[in-house]
Order: sequence, then C-alpha cells, then structure tokens
Amino acid sequence: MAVVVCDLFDIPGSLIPHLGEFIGERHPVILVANKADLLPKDYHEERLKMWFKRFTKELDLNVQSIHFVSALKNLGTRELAADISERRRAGQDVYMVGRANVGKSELINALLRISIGGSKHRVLASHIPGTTMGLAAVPLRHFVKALVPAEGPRPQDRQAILYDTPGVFSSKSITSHLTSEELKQAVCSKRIVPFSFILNRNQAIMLGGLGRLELVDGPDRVYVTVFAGVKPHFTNIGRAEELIKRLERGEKTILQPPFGDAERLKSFPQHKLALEHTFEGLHRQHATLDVSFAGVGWIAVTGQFPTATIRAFSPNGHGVFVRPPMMPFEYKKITGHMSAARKTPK
Ligand SMILES: Nc1nc2c(ncn2[C@@H]2O[C@H](COP(=O)(O)OP(=O)(O)O)[C@@H](O)[C@H]2O)c(=O)[nH]1
Ligand SMILES: [Mg+2]
Repeated sequence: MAVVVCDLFDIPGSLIPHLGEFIGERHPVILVANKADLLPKDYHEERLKMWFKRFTKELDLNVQSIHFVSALKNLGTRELAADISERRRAGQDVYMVGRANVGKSELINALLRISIGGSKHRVLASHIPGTTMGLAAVPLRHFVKALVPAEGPRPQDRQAILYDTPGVFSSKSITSHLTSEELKQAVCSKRIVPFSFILNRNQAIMLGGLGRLELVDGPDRVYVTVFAGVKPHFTNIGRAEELIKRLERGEKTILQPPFGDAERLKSFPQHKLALEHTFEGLHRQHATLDVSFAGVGWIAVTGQFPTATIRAFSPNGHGVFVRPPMMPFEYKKITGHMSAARKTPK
C-alpha cells in the first residue's frame, strides 16, 4: 500500500500530478497532509479537508482516507499509524511516496518514535539495524506498536518492508533554491500568523526575493492576507522591478532572502513571470483566491470587484499557483497591521 505525503504549506505544489499512473488504481492509498503545526490556530479541520479533497481528485488515486498530521510535533501520527495497520493486508509492503521536503523521513521517524516509546528525540538511522544509508527501506518489524502489533509481526509480515522514495519526485518548490541558512529565515518553523494589508493598483507585494504579486488592473485596491514566514515588502510595480534588477546584479537590497555576498545574490535565479490571472472579486470580507508560492507560503486576495488582473513573479517563473482560498475567512480588517510589513527605505 502507498502512503502519499504532501505538505500543507505547499498545495498544490507538493502534489505529484497523475500520481495514480505510477501507483496504479488497484493499490490503496492513504493520503497524508503534513506540517499541520504551521497552520494558523483554530483552523476548521473538516472544511480544510473538503478543500484539500478537491485537489486530490485530480491525482487519480484510490484514496482510502486522509490525515492531517505534524510529523515534527507528533500530531495525528498515532491515528495515522492505527489506520495504516488496520488497512494494510498481511504481507503488504508500505511505500512512502511524496515530493522532496514534504516530510517523509520525518514521518518515518515519528512512526518509529511510537514504536520506541513516545520519545521526542529524533530517531537516528543508526538505531535501526541494517540501515546505514538512512531510512530508505526499513523492515516493518521495527515499527512494533505503530504498524505491526505489539506482540510482533504476523508470520506473513516478517519480510514486509517500509520503503521511502527519496529523490524520486523532485520539486519545483521556490525554497529549493535556498541555502540552509536562508531556509531557516524563509520557511516557517512556527505557526503562521496571517496579516492583512491593502494592495493598491500598480503596487507589488514582495516576499523577499522569493516572489512578488502585482495588481496590474482592476479596482483601486484589493486586500491581501499574507500567510508566510517572510516579511512582505510593498512598493510600486516599477520600483519592484528596479529592486529585482539590483538583486540580480548582486547588490544587497531589502529583498531577503536570498542573502550573502554578491556571488550568492548573482547566482540566485532571476525573477520571471509565473502567471497572469484575471478574476472576479466575490466578497468584501472573504478571500476569493490564493496565490501560492511553493514552499514559501501564500497570499489570499479579498475584495468585491468585477475584474482584477494580477501578475506573479518568482525565481525562474516556477512554483506559483492560483487556487481556491485555503482559509477564506482569515482576512481581518486592516488595523495596525501595516507595521508587520517592511517599509520602502528612503
Ligand atoms: N513544521 C514542520 N516541518 C516539518 C514537518 N515534517 C517535516 N518537516 C521539515 O520539512 C523538511 C523536510 O523534511 P524531510 O523529512 O527531510 O522530507 P522528505 O524529503 O520528504 O524526506 C525538514 O526541514 C523537516 O524538519 C512537520 O510536521 N512540521
Ligand atoms: Mg527524506
């Protein structure tokens, strides 16, 4: 059976298109949406699961169940383990499938922690006999209490294996261009706190050098709610382009990450147009759509208007998606929140 893992912070970017063709319709799939610990507090799990299901229909998978978990924080992992145990037939192997960085290894660690006894510590590959090269293939008998009964594996399960699929499905995530130091800054490691801002026509909102969203046509202004670890910077469209050109020349700018010396900044992929999208704004207070910047976060757009045209740019023009809003009700009236944005330096 297959456990398909994706990253809630990177939807649809972390979903593998037509995955069903690889897995085959016969094989049962348990779908895991990981990194739930990053979502804003009080998210409505049932509504979010409905939203999530829309994307997964297109994968042509034989989905048996969906779990929202945090491998890192051990949330929902026991329920997931119980579900895998229940659905797995005797002798079946388990395949962890998913794009790079969705948390497959972390999830295997979480399942091992259940077996070893709830310790919060990272389980090292060296703790598992016979796996010196990481956790690419672990005999199921090491998952006692998690995936096989406490009494030990059934006779048919003695040869069963849990396989990781490292490096099989590469990702076009924007964060794949970042150094580990930059990643620490750019990627949320804490629960995200959404902030709402006004985006005027001909203005751009920039997520460091990782992406930007421009309102190029339509109403005088829309509202944007930013769900990301990077502080947004607002400026007009012309100035945004100027800033990006300076970054490409290796100059230090307000657009961070990337950071480092001129060499590093020059090596960062150039911004290209990722998408242009025209849409109707459906509601004054609920978001109409999200623009997702794979791995970095997303920006929800709110407002009531006949049409607006937005443009999004990203390194190489990769990893940007529009989608129905994940959390349409998070938009809050603009109050003092502007202070969370970076100001244009004089
Ligand atoms: N916040 C958060 N980060 C996670 C979680 N699971 C994995 N990560 C992080 O995501 C990155 C990739 O995880 P990894 O297990 O190596 O992904 P893999 O490439 O699919 O094996 C690492 O930095 C992990 O610490 C999670 O549940 N929550
Ligand atoms: Mg891995």
